Amino acid sequence: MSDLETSMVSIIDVFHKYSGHKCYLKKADLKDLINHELKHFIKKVEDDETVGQVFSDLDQNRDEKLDMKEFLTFIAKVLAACYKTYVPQQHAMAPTHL
Ligand SMILES: [Ca+2]
Repeated sequence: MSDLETSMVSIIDVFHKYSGHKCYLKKADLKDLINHELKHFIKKVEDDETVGQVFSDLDQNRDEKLDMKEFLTFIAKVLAACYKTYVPQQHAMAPTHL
């Protein structure tokens, strides 16, 4: 697979790693995912209020679950934020706040 295809499969794998068989993320799942999978991009999320705000912004249908489509919105936002500061020759990035 190409680098892009491999990256896409990784995103799907990470989603299922934290969603499990239920195929959606709860707030606690999102917090774990951020703190374990994005620790070089986003500063560790300690408080539930911050996660709750991010979750609420992403949960478009207000069912208290993030499905894959809603999760991809999160990935797109993080990627867009990282793109602004990422320089290919510099792999070290300072984590940002949510
Ligand atoms: Ca939802």
